[in-house]
Amino acid sequence: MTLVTRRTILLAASALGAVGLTAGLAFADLPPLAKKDTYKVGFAQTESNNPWRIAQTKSMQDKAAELGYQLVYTDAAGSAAKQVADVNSMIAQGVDLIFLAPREEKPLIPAVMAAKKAGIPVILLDRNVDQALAKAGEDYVTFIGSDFIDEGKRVAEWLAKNANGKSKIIELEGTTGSSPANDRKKGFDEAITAAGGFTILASQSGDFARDKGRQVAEALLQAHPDADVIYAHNDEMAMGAIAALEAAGKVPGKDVLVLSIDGGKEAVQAVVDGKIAAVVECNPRFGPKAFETMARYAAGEKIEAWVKNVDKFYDPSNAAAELPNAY
Ligand code: GYE
Repeated sequence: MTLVTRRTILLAASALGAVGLTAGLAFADLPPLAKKDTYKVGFAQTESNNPWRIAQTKSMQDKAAELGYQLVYTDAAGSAAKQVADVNSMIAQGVDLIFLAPREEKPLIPAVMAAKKAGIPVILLDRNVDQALAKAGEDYVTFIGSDFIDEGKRVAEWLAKNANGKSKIIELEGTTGSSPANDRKKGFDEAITAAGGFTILASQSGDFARDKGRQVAEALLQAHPDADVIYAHNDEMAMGAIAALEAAGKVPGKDVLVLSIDGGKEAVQAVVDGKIAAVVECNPRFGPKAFETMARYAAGEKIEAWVKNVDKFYDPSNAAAELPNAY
């Protein structure tokens, strides 16, 4: 029989303390990932109703196929509740790791926690979760994605320089409760207020969707016929807003400046055509970086809390030259 003395317990406790200090307690909390020749990996997508999502899915599928990994792919069809169920089903199927694009910041927290509890590491792709409720390096490995606050800020700074007297803004927000919608609004609103001389007449969600963006733009243009700027949180809503402007007999790019984020081919072409004034890129080709980060994690590397994507910027000065590179 082993005699556990008070001294043994104290020694064990201080050894644990030392591990906590050197490796960082947070890192010690995460489920590990074994080094293997092949993996079964989950990718929980939010929806597939736009070119950005389709390009992202393709990039993930292509890279998984190239590596010879099995990809368990789900599409939540625009429902956070379905996305939680999708993640639970991946857990039940015993995937090695889950790539999750959390549709909204709060409702996906239970999915992150369930995977952690089941010992499956999660890497967040393109959208983040509420930082007060879950943390990188503790509850999930890392967030791979853009700086959405900076994207909004870059749009505002461009506008402040190139407005040519236009100043009355309609803002089309992305999906309510999603990190890109929250942060693209914060970055833009703060920077445009700091610039001075601009008014945000109305700001409403178009759910990152083209037709919803068109409908919301139509209603807001009727309520605010003097609007001369539309800032859309993504290309799809910007294209919807252009349709609404044209239906109302207004000329986009002349009567009303349209600004956007994403930088898909259609939007960059619209910059060339003068219908969109400027667009910040948000590149959806996540495959290479996602699987490279997974490999680094399996190799035992401590992953930074945020693997940041760098975004380009398109305006009339470079849109034509950049068009072939846009997704
Ligand atoms: O801008 C939008 C998409 O989460 C960064 O989601 C992504 C955004 C992207 O539906 O078009």
